[in-house]
Amino acid sequence: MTPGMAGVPRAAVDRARRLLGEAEHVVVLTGAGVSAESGVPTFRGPGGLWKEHRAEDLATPNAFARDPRLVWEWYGWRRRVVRQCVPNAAHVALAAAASDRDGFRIVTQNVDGLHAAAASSPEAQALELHGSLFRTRCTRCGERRDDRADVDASSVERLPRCRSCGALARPDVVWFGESLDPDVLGEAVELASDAGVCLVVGTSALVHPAAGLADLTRRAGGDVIEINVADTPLTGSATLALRGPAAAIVPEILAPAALE
Ligand code: BJW
Ligand code: ZN
Repeated sequence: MTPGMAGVPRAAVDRARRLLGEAEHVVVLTGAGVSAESGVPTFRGPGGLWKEHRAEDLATPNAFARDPRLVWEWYGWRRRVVRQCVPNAAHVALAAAASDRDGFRIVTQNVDGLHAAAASSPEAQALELHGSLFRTRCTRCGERRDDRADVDASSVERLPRCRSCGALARPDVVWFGESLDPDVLGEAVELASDAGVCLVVGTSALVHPAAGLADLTRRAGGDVIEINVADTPLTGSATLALRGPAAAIVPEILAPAALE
């Protein structure tokens, strides 16, 4: 088999290109792996721990109720890390495809804002299923606010507060046991159900309902193409699984034919 540029067999790259080219609607589902090469730590696997804590321990309403300082300290650290990161070649190629092609949409589980940073048009904006690291929400009145600032987590009194009512603010993200925004989830379900191809990039596909979106495409007769450095629960049922780093493979399968 002839390897392509990203080390993936040429035939698999060609097949992915053909499937993507033929589909009228494409939905892309991304996870932490798409940002790994930008320097954003993933949740699971090597480097996925923060001070011995797993995401499942900290990304919950109970953890915040028990120890808001600890949870804000984690989010403050993540803000500092992500603020130093820039979109990689995968974000850029996905944003270009979403700008250039009707019916090409990005749905992300990521809260890092890197799809938005790569987007040059409104069409290229990703649907953010799990919220944003750079927004807060009031625990009392629900007011949302953009916030990229450093977090002072030295005491509970110094944690971010609501500008309107003064109550404790929380990161505007979706924690385990919390429902996703019904409008956002509804749009994602519609996109996945209508897509001829669901391109799944850099997610462990363990967290629901996001992980179930690819099945919606498959059950409606569409194809699932997975790009990941490792196998996931979706691999077995995918039409095509391309093994390797997103920043190498995504640009290769999305490059305009004229450049070949
Ligand atoms: C590369 C790479 C490179 C590395 N190139 N690849 C159905 C079945 C079972 C359970 C449930 C179910 N439905 C609901 C649940 C409960 C729960 C759930 O899913 N639990 C499972 C863990 C078992 N879900 C929920 O609670 C959801 N809410 C909900 O369903 O509400 C209704 C309800 C309530 C109560 C009960 C039942 C229903 C909400 C889930 C919210 C998840 N939130 C988080 C935190 C967000 C805020 C924050 O960022 O802090 O979202 S958890 C964390 O996981 C984050 C991520 O978006 C999410 C997914 O992680 P992701 O992106 O896949 O990252 P990793 O690290 O896991 O994987 C990285 C991948 O990249 C790996 O595969 C690598 O190999 C790969 N990779 N480098 C390509 N260079
Ligand atoms: Zn408030």
